[in-house]
Amino acid sequence: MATTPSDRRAGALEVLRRQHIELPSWAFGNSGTRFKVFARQGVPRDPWEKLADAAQVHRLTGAAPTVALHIPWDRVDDYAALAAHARELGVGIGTVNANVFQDDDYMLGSVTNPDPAVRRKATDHLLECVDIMDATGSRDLKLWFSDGTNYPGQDDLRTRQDRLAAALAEVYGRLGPDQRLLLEYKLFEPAFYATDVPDWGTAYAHCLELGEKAVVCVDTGHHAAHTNIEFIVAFLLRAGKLGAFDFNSRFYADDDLMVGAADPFQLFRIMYEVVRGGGLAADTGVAFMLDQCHNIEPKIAGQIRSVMNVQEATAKALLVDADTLAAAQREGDVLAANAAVMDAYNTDVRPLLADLRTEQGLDPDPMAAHARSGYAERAAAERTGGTQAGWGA
Ligand code: LRH
Ligand code: MN
Ligand code: MN
Repeated sequence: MATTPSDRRAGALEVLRRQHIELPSWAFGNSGTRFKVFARQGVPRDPWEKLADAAQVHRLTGAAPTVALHIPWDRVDDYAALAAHARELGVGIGTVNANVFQDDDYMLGSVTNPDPAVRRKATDHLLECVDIMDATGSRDLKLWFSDGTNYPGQDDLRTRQDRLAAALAEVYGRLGPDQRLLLEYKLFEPAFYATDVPDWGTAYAHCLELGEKAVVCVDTGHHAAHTNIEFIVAFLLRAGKLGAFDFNSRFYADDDLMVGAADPFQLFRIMYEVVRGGGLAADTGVAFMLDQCHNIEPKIAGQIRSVMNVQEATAKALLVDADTLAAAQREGDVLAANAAVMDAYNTDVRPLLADLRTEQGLDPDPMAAHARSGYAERAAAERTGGTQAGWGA
């Protein structure tokens, strides 16, 4: 039987009620480009305060209950205590991101470095991140390698794949039964000739070789211009290998702008394929994370806006009339099929999301509620000497 608009609205609300978007701890620190890191008043001075800011985003949106760590940017003495602190604030610690890209030793690579001593150091850091996951109760280890070469002939491309595979296998072997390895790819930067994990195909092939606990992370800023990211999403979901998103948006390269800001239609198309592939089911294995830097906008408000943008794209994707679309596709009615998708995209879902928030006891306008809360002013008065997000650190 065909669904009515009110059926679809009710179905969308059911999914939106349990949607979970993970915040990056590094979004709350100062950030910028290689030209300038702008210092803002009131930014967190340590990981404990980053969690407090993330908790403010969750209090107002009800949709961001976990925070990803980046090690060593978020290094503390006692990770179990950090997790307890998060719980007291009403949030939890999510993915642990390893960082093997900010040490002089890694100039020629980390796990693919020609020097075995550097490879050992990098792999040991990845193993340490699994120890941290044990302490925080985290499920996911996210690996992104800046490894690559700048010049043809600089190193042997094939041997670097062997070194990468060996390190990944060692880390994979250290995972607990409920832990996963997310492998993130990126076309270029900082390596400008050949990156060792440049695309989803490379990540997918390594994950297949490793086993079922290894899955791919799609960072929406990590592709060549004009790449059809929703196709990648559809393919990986079908293969059971889509583990996570790092959401952000871009006009040029890896801009790390607010998700849904540069191209809301692309975000909708991605979320439609997520819906179509079951990636929002109650037992979904897909983690939805933000990976952004707020260089010129206030950070907490920037995170709130980003969460709302993901919710809006998701709501629109959930409103696609699947029966009408399937019938049009069966009949080869190109225009009707496209209209079914565009009708959903062109729906103003802000009232629906305002209703959802009211039903959840939240302010229907989280941005206004944050401005009224005085949180930013209090933080600016209380905190002095906040930290950089990490890139410039
Ligand atoms: C690399 C990346 C990766 C890092 C993060 C800070 O460009 O997307 O996810 O961990 O930025
Ligand atoms: Mn990323
Ligand atoms: Mn990136």
